[in-house]
Amino acid sequence: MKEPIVQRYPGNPILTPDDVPYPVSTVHNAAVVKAADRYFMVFRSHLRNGRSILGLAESEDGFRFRVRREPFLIPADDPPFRDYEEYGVEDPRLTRLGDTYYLTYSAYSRYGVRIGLAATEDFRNVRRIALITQADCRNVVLFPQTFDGRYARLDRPHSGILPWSIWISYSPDLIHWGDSRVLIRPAAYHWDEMKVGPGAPPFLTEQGWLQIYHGVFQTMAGAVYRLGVALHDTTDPARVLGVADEWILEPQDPWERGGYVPNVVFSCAAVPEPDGTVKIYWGGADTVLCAGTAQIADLTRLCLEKPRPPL
Ligand code: M1P
Repeated sequence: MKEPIVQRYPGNPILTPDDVPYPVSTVHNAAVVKAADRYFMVFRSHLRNGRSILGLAESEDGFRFRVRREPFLIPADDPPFRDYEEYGVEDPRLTRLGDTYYLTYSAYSRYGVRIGLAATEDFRNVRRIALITQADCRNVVLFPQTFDGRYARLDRPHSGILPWSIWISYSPDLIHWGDSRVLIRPAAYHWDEMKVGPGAPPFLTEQGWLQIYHGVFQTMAGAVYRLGVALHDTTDPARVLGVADEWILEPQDPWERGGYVPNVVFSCAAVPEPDGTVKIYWGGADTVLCAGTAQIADLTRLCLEKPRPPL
């Protein structure tokens, strides 16, 4: 049988609710960055009231993580964040810019879902900066550099007209965003035909920025979340060089097929390594956290040699 493009870590799931020292019912969608000598992870957990908070874990090898005793980010007490995080904080992503790690997360409230921006230098202290979208927008991933002096991000606004798609926006200061345009739409009768969303923050390869995204297909038995890849031009990330026609990962293991939300693999993190591989992290069935590795060259090849039609 052909080798899968993403090799699952044999010790999956790498984190379960039992690994968390405070009461949670899930540990899933996680941001991960590699600092000097360790990997830092910020992960989402559902509390037993159904609302989410973010926890922190550390690892020396990127697979075996220890969870810190206290949560990392819980809904804010002070305005303006308090009003927009009332229902919880979800789906973190981390991007390093200079010496600062920027955290984007979904902020849920009676007013819809917005994206919060926070920052940390040491993964001990975290400060909120701003709410950087209006409602309703999710899945904001920051590029780890500026383009002609502007920050760039991929995001996923919700529209009643356009199937939920991946957009790009720019900012002079990480707070005020605009010049938005749509880049990748779900393809009809395709594995991502219901909706797509940016997954892991893009990382630079020899061929361009590689982005791992999620796509959803609606079946008679419910939605199936899979992962795909897209490649963006190195100097102009709004130029999509290719979106792979095939998915790279689908729910297969029992903890991906069954759980809080069945048939889900959902990624918020990819860590490129010096040996040409990338560690990919994903939530399994919105319940546990899994990891795997892929050859970066295989992923870029898939985008360039087996693309689906643009947009
Ligand atoms: O349950 C699967 C995922 O559903 C939502 O993702 P999206 O709106 O981007 O498709 C989120 O609730 C996500 O956290 C969850 O994993």
